[in-house]
Amino acid sequence: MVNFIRSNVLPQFGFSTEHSSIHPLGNGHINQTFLVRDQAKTMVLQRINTQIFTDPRGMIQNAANISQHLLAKRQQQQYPLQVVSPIATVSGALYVDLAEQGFWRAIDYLPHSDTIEVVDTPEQAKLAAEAFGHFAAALSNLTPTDIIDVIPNFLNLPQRMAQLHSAEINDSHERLAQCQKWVDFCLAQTDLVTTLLQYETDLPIRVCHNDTKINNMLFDSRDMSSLAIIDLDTCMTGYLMYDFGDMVRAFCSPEAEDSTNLANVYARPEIIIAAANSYIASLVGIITPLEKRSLWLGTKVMPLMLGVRFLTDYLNGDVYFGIKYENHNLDRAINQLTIYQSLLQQETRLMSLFSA
Ligand code: GN1
Ligand code: MG
Repeated sequence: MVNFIRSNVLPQFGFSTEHSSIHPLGNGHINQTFLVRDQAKTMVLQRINTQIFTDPRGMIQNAANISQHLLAKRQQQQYPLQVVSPIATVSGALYVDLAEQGFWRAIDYLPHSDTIEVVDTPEQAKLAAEAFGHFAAALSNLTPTDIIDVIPNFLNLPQRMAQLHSAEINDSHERLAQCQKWVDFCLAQTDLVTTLLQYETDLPIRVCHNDTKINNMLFDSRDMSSLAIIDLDTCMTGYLMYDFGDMVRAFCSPEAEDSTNLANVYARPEIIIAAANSYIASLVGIITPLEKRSLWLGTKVMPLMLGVRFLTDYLNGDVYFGIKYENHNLDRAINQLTIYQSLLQQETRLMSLFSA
């Protein structure tokens, strides 16, 4: 792969074929990401998974529009973070389409940037939630219809439940026996689906990030202050409750998303309190009272939905998320569903954070 990139992709972006280093970067489950450096410059290079992003041009156009909008906001002092922008090829295109050999694009690498995989302190949760809040605030005057729906029904819980049910019925890889109790548990969460459908009709539709996990925020490695929000691939219409809920599911546990140390997989209330307060504060004047109340609903929906998605992929034979070992998707699903259960156990106390 590295040799292929060196000879076929780097020249298109004006990088030296001889003097470049190419290293895998980050922990994405879908696209392949590399950090590329030559003597003069650095970029983040990605091979897009076009099985999942079936309209990669639309996805890249969305990201370009959003970064341009954020840059304009930054110039007007209305967005305090740095912006990662697409890097054009030497011929001025935003991508390199090599058909079977991949669909490639490059984005800025920000010097002194650092990511974390697990939130350690309420202060980190506060900073990250504030950064995602600024991001949502800056996008609040974009017209949702100007943004392409790159993965239709991406965060549609009833549809994700239906996909799990089909995977259960097909049991194409004879894995159901290993996870029947978790499948039953997920499919029994019908009350949550009913509540969700009631809320959705009244909530404003916004342009959202849709993948607000902690490693999609860059910290400044010199002082661990907030630097930038990255991974604009799934930016499309959605609800604030999902961006918030995805943050909570990703921030709240002391263990990584695929940890099997379940005794230590739980929702830390102090992290959720810090995230809630700073997210809401950064959206003052924008977030409506109903949206504020909906944040708790999103907090329950997101770990359940990701648990359902991992479980479905496990049953289907790991066709969607990249895995590192055989039961990886099952371990991820159990982890996320354990977080969901921990949130339910603390519901009375935590939901009061979001009352008007
Ligand atoms: C995937 O590829 P990555 O890591 O940015 C997934 C998200 C999940 C996330 C879980 C397009 O994101 O929805 O929340 O894994 N992205 C897509 O870690 O499905
Ligand atoms: Mg992503």
